Amino acid sequence: MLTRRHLLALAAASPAFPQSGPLIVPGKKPMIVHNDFPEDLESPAGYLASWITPNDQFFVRQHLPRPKVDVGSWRVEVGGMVANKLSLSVADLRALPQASLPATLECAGNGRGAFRPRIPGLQWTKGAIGNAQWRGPRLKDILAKAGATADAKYVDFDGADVPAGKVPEFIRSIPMRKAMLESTILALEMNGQPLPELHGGPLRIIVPGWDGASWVKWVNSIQVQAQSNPGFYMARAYKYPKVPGAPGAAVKPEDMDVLEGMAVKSFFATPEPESKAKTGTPVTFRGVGWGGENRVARVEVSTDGGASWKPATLGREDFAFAWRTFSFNWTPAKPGYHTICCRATDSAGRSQPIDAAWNPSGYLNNSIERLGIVVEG
Ligand SMILES: Nc1nc2c(c(=O)[nH]1)N[C@H]1C(S)=C(S)[C@@H](COP(=O)(O)O)O[C@H]1N2
Ligand SMILES: [Mo]
Repeated sequence: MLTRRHLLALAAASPAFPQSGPLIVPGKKPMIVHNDFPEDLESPAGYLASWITPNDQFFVRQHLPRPKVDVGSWRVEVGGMVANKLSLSVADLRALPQASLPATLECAGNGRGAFRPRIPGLQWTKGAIGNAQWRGPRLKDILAKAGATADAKYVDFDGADVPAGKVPEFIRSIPMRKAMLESTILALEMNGQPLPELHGGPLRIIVPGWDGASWVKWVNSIQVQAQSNPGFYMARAYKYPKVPGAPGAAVKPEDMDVLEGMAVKSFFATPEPESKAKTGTPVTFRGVGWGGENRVARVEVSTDGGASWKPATLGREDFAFAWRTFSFNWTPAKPGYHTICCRATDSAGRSQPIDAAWNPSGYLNNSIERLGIVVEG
């Protein structure tokens, strides 16, 4: 049981909470709570300065109430266009060759809260993103065991979370070209721990570089199909305009594509916006850059509101599909209000826009970040 005193003590020990007050969810450090049931929890930016995001600081997003999970009796059914249907337990999955890779998970709507005009949906600020080490069998090994047929084009994933009434099931498809990659795995572990229930334990799909909605949690059904799933979450949600229109303008579903790879972006984890600094005293900015399916080539920082840019120092961990940490030291010369910006460029040459294109669901906000620092004399 958490007492009020306990909550206050935790709140006092934790960073600032821009939205609702701190609410302690078991297994988590204090998070920015957008919803407590089902849990939609954002990481305060200060948690995101390190290369690996610890499990107890990792953001959580779910559309439906979390299912009750029993690892001992868990089964994932593999069916559809296959030669042999399979029903695999966690022990069966552990007996397959295991792959391990770091990958960044980001909700497509991360940063939605900054779009104007406002867009309905969770008003995420920066922290619907995290980087973890994932481990489990490769999807392609499971598909090979099941013998997917030649004209199969998509793989559907369904989780054990079930909607009430007319709410649609959360089913997502990925095309065979992504399903067959070495890097597409079914995770049983996150950062060396059994996959936590909040993150889809015992089993979720890892779709490196693609938006979080593809990373279905509590996977209990894998269906090989000729077409992408016709349900709400593939036909309507997670779509981005082929040609972005004016801010606020509606876009017809046929003029949109399903989101796949994420945008290139970077942000500051520390210090907090509106922090104070002193002339002549160095300040270190720390943050991360990431390029979805591409590597991060460079991150630059501007201490003059974007007029001039200097390279930041990149962290040594450099992996496909994982973000890259950066740091930048600055010794302010003049007092006043300074606007600090960061900008990432990825291995495909993509860079960040001053303002990301507004779109009806508020996805892929990778606008260049502007952080205000108050320098005193
Ligand atoms: N079964 C299931 N899987 C799901 C979801 C869900 O609602 N149900 N939400 C998706 C979305 S939109 C995101 S951003 C990620 C979030 O993963 P996390 O909670 O581990 O951070 O899970 C995805 N997988
Ligand atoms: Mo998401």
